[in-house]
Amino acid sequence: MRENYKILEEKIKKFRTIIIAKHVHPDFDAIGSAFGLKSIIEDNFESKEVFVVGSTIDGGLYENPKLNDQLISESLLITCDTANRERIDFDSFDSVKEVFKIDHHVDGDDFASNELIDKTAIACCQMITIWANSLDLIISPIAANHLFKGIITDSNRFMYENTNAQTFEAAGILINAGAKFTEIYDSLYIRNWKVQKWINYCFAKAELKNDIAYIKVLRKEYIDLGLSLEEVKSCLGSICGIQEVKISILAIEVENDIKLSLRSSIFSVNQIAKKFNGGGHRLAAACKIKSWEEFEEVLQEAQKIIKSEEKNVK
Ligand SMILES: [Mn+2]
Repeated sequence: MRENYKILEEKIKKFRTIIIAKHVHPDFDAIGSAFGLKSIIEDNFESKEVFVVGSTIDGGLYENPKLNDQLISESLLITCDTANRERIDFDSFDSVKEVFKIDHHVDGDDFASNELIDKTAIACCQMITIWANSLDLIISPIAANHLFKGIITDSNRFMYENTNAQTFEAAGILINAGAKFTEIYDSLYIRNWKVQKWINYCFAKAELKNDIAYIKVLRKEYIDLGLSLEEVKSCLGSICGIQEVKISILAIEVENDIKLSLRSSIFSVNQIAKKFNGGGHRLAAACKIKSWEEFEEVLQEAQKIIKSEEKNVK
């Protein structure tokens, strides 16, 4: 790991233009890694042009008017929080000079010439924090806020099982670097009235069958409410952390498919997502399906996972 820390530093030194890409439909860990790393590069290495590309959290696009074909062809591409080639949110992947991957997912492919992988890290932001700190790089308050946000969201406020001593170490480093955690918590967890009404509406129609809790959301139910997709998804929390629930599934009908988010505190929901061409982490995964009939198959898969893993947890 130490050796790869150095390689990442050397690659950053070597390239003038650095592009940072993340996964499609980015979460706060992807965004936080990208912007945290961008700040760290700009604050510690001279004359660098750093571009974060791809979608914003609300589905918009980061604009980089200065980024042209010439610059792309001379650039180092750093991918953050992205396990697979097809999940990289950057169209010119094949045109860059070199690729460096930073990731913490369990099953990924080799698409980079160099990489920093830590499957035990709860967040990509944790990896970047530990990397920067071990090289004595300056972490500005702006970088610290970005990185802290990724750590608390990917760890669900230090509640998921992969939270480890290094997670708290990284949090400590970021607090010392000026992360304003109360403001970050407020920005993430203070809901507005409309969202809370939505969550309650969804919980009221949630079903619990065979230890699996699920909410089926039709597009017409939310499209006129003026909620962002993240806000629509926030109802998932209402069926998690409940004694009788072993697996929680939120199914949201979007334009052409149904997006599923799967959660559990014990069972490997990524195995279910994989069966439907999705993926993610063991206890938090996602996939897309085409119909509500297919959703019944998802429920059956979830039951199978509970059956097969239950022996081990007892
Ligand atoms: Mn992540």
